[in-house]
Amino acid sequence: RYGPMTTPTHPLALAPVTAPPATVDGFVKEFLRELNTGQGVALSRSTVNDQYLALARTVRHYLMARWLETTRHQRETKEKAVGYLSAEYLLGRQLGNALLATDLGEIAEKAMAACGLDLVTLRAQEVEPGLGNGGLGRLAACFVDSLATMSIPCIGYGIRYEYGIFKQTFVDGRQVEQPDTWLSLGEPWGFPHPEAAVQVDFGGYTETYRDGDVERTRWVPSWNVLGLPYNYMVPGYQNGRVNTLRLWSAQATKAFDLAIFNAGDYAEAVRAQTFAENITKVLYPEDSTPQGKELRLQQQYFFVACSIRDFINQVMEPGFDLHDLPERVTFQLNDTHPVIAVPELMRILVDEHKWEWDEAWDVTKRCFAYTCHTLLPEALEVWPVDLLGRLLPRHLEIIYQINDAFLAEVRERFPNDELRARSMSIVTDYPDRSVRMAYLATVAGMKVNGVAALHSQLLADKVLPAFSEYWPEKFTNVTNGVTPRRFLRLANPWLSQLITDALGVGWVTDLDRLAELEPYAQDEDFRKAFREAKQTNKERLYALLRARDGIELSGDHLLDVMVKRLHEYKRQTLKILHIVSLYEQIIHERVDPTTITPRTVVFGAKAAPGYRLAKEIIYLINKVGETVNTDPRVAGRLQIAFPANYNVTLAEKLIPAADLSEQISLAGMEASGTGNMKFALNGALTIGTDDGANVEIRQLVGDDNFFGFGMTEPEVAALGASGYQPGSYYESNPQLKAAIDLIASGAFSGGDRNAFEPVVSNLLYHDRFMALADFASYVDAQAAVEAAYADQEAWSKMAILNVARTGFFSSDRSMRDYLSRIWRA
Ligand code: GL4
Repeated sequence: RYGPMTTPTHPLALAPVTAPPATVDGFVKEFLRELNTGQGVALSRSTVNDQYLALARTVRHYLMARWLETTRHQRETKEKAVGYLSAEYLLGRQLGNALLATDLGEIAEKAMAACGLDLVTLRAQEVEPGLGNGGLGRLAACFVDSLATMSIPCIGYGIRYEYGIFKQTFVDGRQVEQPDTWLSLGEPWGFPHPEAAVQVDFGGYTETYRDGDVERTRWVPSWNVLGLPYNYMVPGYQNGRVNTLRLWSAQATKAFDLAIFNAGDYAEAVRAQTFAENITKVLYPEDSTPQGKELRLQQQYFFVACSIRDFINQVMEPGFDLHDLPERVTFQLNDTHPVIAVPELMRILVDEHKWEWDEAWDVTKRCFAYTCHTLLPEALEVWPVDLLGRLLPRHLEIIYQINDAFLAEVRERFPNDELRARSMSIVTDYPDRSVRMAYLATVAGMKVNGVAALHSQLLADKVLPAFSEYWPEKFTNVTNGVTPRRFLRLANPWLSQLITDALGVGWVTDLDRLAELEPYAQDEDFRKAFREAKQTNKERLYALLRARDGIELSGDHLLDVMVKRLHEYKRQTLKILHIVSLYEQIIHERVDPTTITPRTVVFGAKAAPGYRLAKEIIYLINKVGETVNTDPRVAGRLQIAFPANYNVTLAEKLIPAADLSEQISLAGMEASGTGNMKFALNGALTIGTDDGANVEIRQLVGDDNFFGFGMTEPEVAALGASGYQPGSYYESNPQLKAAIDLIASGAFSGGDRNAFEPVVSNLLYHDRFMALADFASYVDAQAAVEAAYADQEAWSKMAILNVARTGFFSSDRSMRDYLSRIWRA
């Protein structure tokens, strides 16, 4: 495929690849070479973008020897690898992380200064690859970081979307989406390998044929595209290891039709090309609420077909026996998006390699494991049989056959229980004939895991009860984690320095060692230094928001932060009701304003472009912010900031500055959350419900260091069963009524009483996520926050204990759990 192997004779070509010298001079030399011969400009004539690109390529050089060595080592040892299959990777900026991994931060800073440049400015030039929606995509990025840092072989497979998650802007308080043109200024991190392109087929029909005395099936597809791999480095933290992330880009097999072009129809001549390239054009912007669109199924099949083909043909050595595949890889299915990989592997083994069905199934089911990331019924992907049959007719047949064999097994084990068999069928007839991808993943996967203790329990008990009864040993939990490299060491250098001064640097790869900070909570000097670090982070944030968004924040306030996707279940409305209530009490002089803890509330949230109510909630937040921020009656007491386009880059500045972390989803709705972990690790206290990983955070930090409120999941279930009536909470709680009435009065909309009608009537008459039921409890918890914040020494103790007790939430620990419970199980 790559042509004949070369036989080098020159001694330099025989020597192993080495990194440039890790000195300021070595770095400058490398940088100038990149700028001059790579970028093609003289320093004196270069733009910031030239300089950034040259710098990124310079740092790449330092990683290259490690990358080649990792690949060589992997080929040699044939160690079992993880094939992480994920439609999303929300990577964040790469340069800072690469500098940290190579420990070149200081050298790079000095080298840039020697060239008259500022490293911080160059780093700010990088556009983050936003190839994910939110928590699920960011989790994948944390996991590949941890695997590299722990020297565990892993290839991350995914999609190189030309446009990532949209850029959010606000126009008159309303969200307006702009395309995310992350590639437009050049992208120095991806290594395209067009020579290793893979063909992916679609459409057509299947037919049977005789092969000796066996009857076989073959797929006769009607169209195809090429998948071009782009390799990205995934550097481990200062350990000499660089794993690979391979993202696929779609291209037409035939660029254009010259005959049609010559006949004058340009659009028609390039139609095939445009069509093919559409597959990886843009990330679907729905988080937790997928739309069953044909293009999305194309994306899913496209990337898993490329990835499985790549793993078998390129990663494995020639002549490798596919029977050994389960000993060489576990394909971890990041939610249901890549589940079509299951029938794809079956198709390869049965149709292409002509294996017996049972033999193929035995290998396939030992190759996959499935992670579920949700509890919302609308987030469980279901594909109409019509659509599957049109796009992937052979895969549909294979799914039917998997289902038939599985149901036969169920019927044998539970004779005369047809209801049970139907409830477990991968193919359902209601409301339309379709394939339940979570069921397929559960049947095929050797393990099924949820992402926090509560979630895994609810997954087994409520989402897949028949399956957990059938295969109790298949079900397990791995609580999510976050990488301490990016979200503590890089994002919070001041706190990191404090920790390192106390413990040495080992904590960066051994986060349990944060427990040793516990005694420092009692140390007055440490507490003072901790508060200073927080203050520095706040000032850094305020400076950024001023420059980035023109937002002016001031004052020594409690910084209260709610950042996450905009979704009803996450209950940004509950937060806004609390703010409006505070405001209402001050302007109507129900409280003495001097007794209120000054508070700055920061929101960050994107709404899926088609999610009407979520966009109305954004509008409400912006309008309340406008009014509150310009009302002299609350000046110095309450301010609201909603910077647009919350992303990983902004998170890295916001989280370290926060005092209070808002994790207020309705219990039983947030699978885990990962922002909650990042805040706690950075010394913010959580106000939160008993939901997702909040439960574990609260257990670990202790009730005294956590502001818990709201119904528990069983209470939510009971209230739902008894017939929830939000109006009764409105009628019986004067504080809640006053807040809602103020919104409905036009006070935030220049007198327009209809401006927020969709939000208000939804709360009063529907309120699917029971914000009104938890309002009173939330307000009480916020009062407890204010009381606690008044005693700064006590608050600092609590905050330090949060840091000391949340080392568990390192994604390194998640990886250890995946290893012992799933990949090596
Ligand atoms: C999510 C969950 O909503 C979130 O709670 C979880 O932390 C994350 C990673 O496991 O996965 N599921 C979907 S869908 N989007 C998410 O962010």
